[in-house]
Amino acid sequence: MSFTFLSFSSRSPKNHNATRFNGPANLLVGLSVGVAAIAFTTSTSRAAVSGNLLTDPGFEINPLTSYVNVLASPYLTNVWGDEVSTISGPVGAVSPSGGVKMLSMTTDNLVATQTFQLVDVSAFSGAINTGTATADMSALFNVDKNVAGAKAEAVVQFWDSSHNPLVGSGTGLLTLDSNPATWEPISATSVSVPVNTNYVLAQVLYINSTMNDSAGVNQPGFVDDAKLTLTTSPEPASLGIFAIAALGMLRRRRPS
Ligand SMILES: [Ca+2]
Repeated sequence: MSFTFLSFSSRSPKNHNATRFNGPANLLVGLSVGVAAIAFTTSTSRAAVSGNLLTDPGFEINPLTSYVNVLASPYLTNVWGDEVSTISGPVGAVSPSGGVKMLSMTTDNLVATQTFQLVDVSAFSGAINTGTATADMSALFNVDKNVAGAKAEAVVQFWDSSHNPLVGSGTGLLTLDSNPATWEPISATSVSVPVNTNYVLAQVLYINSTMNDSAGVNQPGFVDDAKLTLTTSPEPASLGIFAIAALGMLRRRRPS
């Protein structure tokens, strides 16, 4: 898929700005995370971390669908939508990190080869709409030894219930080593989840121009063990009720 650095999808079926990493957006994310941190401090240590919300995080089970089915109607959830990827066993000197399969991403001859999974997070809407929820997304990346300086990213974005992108996103990016024995994690951490988020869009990608081997031949990049979690705090109102109840108990316990 092509993107004018960091804002892509000329080929995308709808105007989903799959990634925007301009300065103000990053600043906004930073400010939001700061606010979330304060809220966390005042609401004690009752923040809850979800389990892994991704389906088939290790690319072992599901067949891949086209990215078109994820980014446009029918907006499939819980399935990886790819451009030019396959699920494979070992390739060259690279073996899957977990299980027996991994994602193998091949160039689409545009800017980046991308694979997406859309996750319905409406079950968390109460916590999300307090504005204090955060998301963490990560995956393991690896390339064969003849690819030097491969650039890969893990990206998390947010859509409302009508599948419209919301302002705010998170990205982790790394230039990988050329050791096929090492799987390197890339993470987008503590990303503020915008109010009205109904779907989280998790994405892994490789920058095609960085995937040439020493002979100038484009090589696949591999991904395994992806993870997406949400961290939520109790709603302030319910915390207040809890605090009042606790105070009442203390008073009752006081000797007369
Ligand atoms: Ca490696």
